[in-house]
Amino acid sequence: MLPEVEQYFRIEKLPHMWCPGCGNGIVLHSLINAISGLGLDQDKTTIVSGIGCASRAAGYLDFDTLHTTHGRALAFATGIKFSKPELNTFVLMGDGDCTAIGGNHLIHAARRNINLTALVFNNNIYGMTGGQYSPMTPNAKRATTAFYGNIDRSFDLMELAKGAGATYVARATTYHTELLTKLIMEAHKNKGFSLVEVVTACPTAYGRYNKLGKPADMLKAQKENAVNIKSLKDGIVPEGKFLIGELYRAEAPEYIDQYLQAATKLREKGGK
Ligand SMILES: Cc1ncc(C[n+]2csc(CCOP(=O)(O)OP(=O)(O)O)c2C)c(N)n1
Repeated sequence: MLPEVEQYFRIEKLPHMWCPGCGNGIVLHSLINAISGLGLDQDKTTIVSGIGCASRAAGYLDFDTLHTTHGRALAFATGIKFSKPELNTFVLMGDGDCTAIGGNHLIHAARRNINLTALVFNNNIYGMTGGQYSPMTPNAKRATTAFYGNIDRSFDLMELAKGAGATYVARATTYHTELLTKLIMEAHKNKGFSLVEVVTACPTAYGRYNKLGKPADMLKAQKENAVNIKSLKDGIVPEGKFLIGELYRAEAPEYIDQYLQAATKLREKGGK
């Protein structure tokens, strides 16, 4: 491991538990590059995660980390921001963790525009528990709980976050690692709720059931199906493709700032 990367890892926790071909390590490397690129103090940076394969990432990283309960990472992170707003807080979640059991926390974190950088590892499936479909499993794709094809429609997480009030929304893939690092850096610079979705491969619990080939084939599909928003013509996303890049940015008051202002006002009025 390169020394500039090693300083951010709990080496004693390695090797990691992810399957061969899993994209989670790639996401982690881009996150570390972003944290290092931003020059963030390791002792003032905290990583919060939920439960799932993606959420295991927090355990491997040498920061103050909080590996919480399924779907509740954003609730714990909200608590951290209330008590220590100065901490740089990154929240790592799987697509199931964030959009199914954690969906309610997601929309309210976005609505409040709380200053958090959320990273969603979208492998389109519940990886850790053996491949049940998630709200981000595409329609008609197979899962252990949708053996003849998923009849649900899947969320567009970018539109969901935007609609709920997030002020920075972006997507990359594990093929586009430089872009991913750049987007995480921009997301962190945004003072408000930022969400970066990373399309990542789960060859074991998703690729296998859907005959998507080897891990390298799944990576190649990310390269071929992703369309950078900057190269989009007429605003139309071609059938079967998806957008990557910075998809939305807005200005809105940040939640903790508002809370502190309200608390100051109350104190001035003689409240306790
Ligand atoms: C309250 C609760 N319900 C269910 C589970 C079982 N469980 C653990 S991980 C997981 C799904 C994780 O999927 P995802 O968030 O997509 O992450 P991945 O493993 O794919 O990275 C589930 C349902 C749990 N741990 N806690």
